Amino acid sequence: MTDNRVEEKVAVQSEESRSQSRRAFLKGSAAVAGGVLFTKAASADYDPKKAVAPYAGEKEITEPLQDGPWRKRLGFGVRRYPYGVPSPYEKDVQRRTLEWLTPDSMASITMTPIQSLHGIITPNGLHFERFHGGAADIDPKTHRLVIHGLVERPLIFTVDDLKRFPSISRIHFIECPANGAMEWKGVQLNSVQWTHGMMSCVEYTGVRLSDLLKEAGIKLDKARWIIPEGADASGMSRSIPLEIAMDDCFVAYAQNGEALRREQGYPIRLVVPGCEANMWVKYLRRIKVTDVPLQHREETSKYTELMPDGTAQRFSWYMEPNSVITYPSPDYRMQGPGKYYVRGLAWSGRGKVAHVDVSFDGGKNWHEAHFTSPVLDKAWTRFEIEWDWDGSEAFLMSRVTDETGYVQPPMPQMRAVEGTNNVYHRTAMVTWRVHAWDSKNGGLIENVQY
Ligand SMILES: Nc1nc2c(c(=O)[nH]1)N[C@H]1C(S)=C(S)[C@@H](COP(=O)(O)O)O[C@H]1N2
Ligand SMILES: [Mo]
Repeated sequence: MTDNRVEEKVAVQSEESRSQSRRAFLKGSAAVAGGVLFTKAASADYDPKKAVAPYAGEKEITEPLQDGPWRKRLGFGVRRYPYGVPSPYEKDVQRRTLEWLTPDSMASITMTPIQSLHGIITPNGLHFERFHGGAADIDPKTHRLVIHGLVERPLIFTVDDLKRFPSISRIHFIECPANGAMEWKGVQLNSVQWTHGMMSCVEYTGVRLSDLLKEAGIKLDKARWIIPEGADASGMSRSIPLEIAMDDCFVAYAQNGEALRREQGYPIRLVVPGCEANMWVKYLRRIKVTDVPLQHREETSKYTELMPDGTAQRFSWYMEPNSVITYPSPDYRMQGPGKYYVRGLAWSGRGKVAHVDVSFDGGKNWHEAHFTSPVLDKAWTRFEIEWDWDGSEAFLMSRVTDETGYVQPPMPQMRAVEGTNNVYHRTAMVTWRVHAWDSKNGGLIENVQY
């Protein structure tokens, strides 16, 4: 069937289903006398104090809705965007960097605008970025992945070779362990993009690392570690224990249904579910199998946690359970007292999220939120809870418990144990202060510590 014939068939089908649903609609409306019943029922339950939209009244709406220019002329056609782009009205939804954080023109960190995301999937163009040596622009035809070291048969793969292996697709969050780092000593920034935007959650497709290691004949009696290495200017390398490598790691070539973006390591990157993003080597070109860790700079002077007594913790692979309220957040202003649905994200590097509690009074009382997304392993989970805001000052907090029973701690508790020298793994709760509606800053939302 040609493309045109397919289109015709779709058109005929939709014409049929339109007249079907029209008949169904007419039958239904006869029974309730033109829909008047619906208006009455709604008005009986209606509480204007909890309104989110003005009530049109008992009488039918006769005023025509205003016609914009888009009603009076043809819209744009299919040839305009061979690769689609968001509505221009969404132009402020961008990943951003902080001038003082990356002052050079080659910004090395951008953060995801999680205040503007819905559900659990980050669009590819809003995925956060972290480069230790700029983004590489690699030709996939010349790219190779080498597996060597403690293996029977060292192998060289092209990207096309990798696609001949069985594939898997998994949704996982990816979080830089420096996410939230700027809040260790105290509150700094009034946006959830700055406090939590060094993470994203996407669907990856690729080939299981265990399949590739077995193909190379990994010597399981001696092998204890793998050392992945990137092809970019940073020479990114990390030591990964074999148990993690053989468990659920994979080499991804796709993200959200299309090829990886260059920013995310095109043509291939390592996916290490639940573990800190620094280990997810982009532009992957080599995996060496060894019996000892590498002691690379990225696991000694960097990506280790300096404790109050001057010693450093290292190899803190897994990201702890964490959660944050994304709406309302300091990026918004309250619209007035009334009903809101408070929403946020919860995730755990150790598995599934078990439950999320939300407090409106700075942690005195807690209420269990429900999930509005699938609850997946090592993935963002979207929570939501109803809130009748009476207009008085409020302190919003969320607290996750994961399936291992770990409960997210308050910030003072985390600081008491870990001090303030540390940069990484700041995963304690945060607090959003909602200013009273009738105060000077009425409806303002502010990042505070409580
Ligand atoms: N080759 C390579 N891999 C890399 C990096 C890098 O600079 N080069 N940065 C690491 C760090 S610190 C993080 S947080 C993640 C960021 O992944 P993203 O840019 O896809 O968000 O990639 C990791 N893998
Ligand atoms: Mo990172």
